[in-house]
Amino acid sequence: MQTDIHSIDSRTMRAMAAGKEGDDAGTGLGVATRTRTRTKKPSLYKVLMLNDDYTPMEFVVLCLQRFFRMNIEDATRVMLHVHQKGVGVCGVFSHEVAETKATQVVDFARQHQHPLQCTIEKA
Ligand code: TYC
Repeated sequence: MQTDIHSIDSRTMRAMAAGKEGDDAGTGLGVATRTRTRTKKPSLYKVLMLNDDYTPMEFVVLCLQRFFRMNIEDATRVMLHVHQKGVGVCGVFSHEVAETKATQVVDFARQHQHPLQCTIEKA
């Protein structure tokens, strides 16, 4: 059987070189039995923080420092942006990490009787 070497993917090429693929009877060619591996990058999500009239500014800054690893300057800037505009971006993450961080903030705020809310949105 003839094999077009240009149709063999790089992973199969490596497997053939290592003697793990094909039955080439010493021709150096072989039968490609693998299909191409297609990897796709994970979708990204923004964690949004929402303004409210009750959560203390200092508590919002603390949340941004604790859950989004911001320094006090960035945390204060984001908090003031949310206070003035109504909503702001805390960061961009994979879906799982974004969900986890949003939940951590809302749970932590609830434990302290604050109504602070976070949501996620596809970036
Ligand atoms: N608006 C709040 C206040 O005046 C402060 C605040 C900022 C609350 C950002 C929530 O996401 C928020 N105390």
